[in-house]
Amino acid sequence: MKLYNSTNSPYGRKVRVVALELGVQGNIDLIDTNPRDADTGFWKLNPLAKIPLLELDDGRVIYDSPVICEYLIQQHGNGRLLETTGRDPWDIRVLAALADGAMDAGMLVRLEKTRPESEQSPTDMAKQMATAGRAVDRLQELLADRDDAADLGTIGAGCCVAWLMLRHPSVDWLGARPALARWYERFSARDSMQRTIPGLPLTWSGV
Ligand SMILES: N[C@@H](CCC(=O)N[C@@H](CS)C(=O)NCC(=O)O)C(=O)O
Repeated sequence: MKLYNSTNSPYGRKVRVVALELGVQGNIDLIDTNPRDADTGFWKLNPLAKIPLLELDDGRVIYDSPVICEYLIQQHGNGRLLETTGRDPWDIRVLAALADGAMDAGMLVRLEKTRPESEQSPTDMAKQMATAGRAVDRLQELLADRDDAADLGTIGAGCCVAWLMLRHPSVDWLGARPALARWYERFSARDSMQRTIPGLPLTWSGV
């Protein structure tokens, strides 16, 4: 399989962490991809022009990141990280959706900031940042007492917190949320998280 991805994409990181946690990374080649480049042919694979995308050996393509994660878990993971964790799989999926939503809100602000200033909407950016803040508050409520166990939801949460800190550093995401900070410290020490820190080379070892 081929995983079209980039080192900084939080959605792509989620998929890489899932693959590492399942131990299926040996079956997946990583393809560094700029989804905005019309000349690479990537838009033929994904008309939405977004990464991550998983291309199967028979040429079928799977997107977006929640679908890729479910695919890897069901086809290659015997339900690990979801059905066989001992936690309610729907709670896990909702935690993953919450993390995705916080990233979506942060991503909208980031895209808005790339526009000429006259076309930016400070009101909309503030609204999206407030959404991200509320979502991270909920992450703290849900994760405060958790250990470092990985499931689809905690992986999403870990990638989300890391990305918000990277791309929106003016917000003190963890300073005001000490319980989340403690969980994040535990979780981000996992080998799969350490190998996928944004900015590291896009390899399975991270070096
Ligand atoms: N819902 C999608 C979101 C994917 C997404 O937004 N990816 C970003 C990279 S982090 C992207 O490809 N953006 C294209 C662009 O900015 O033009 C998923 O979960 O895979």
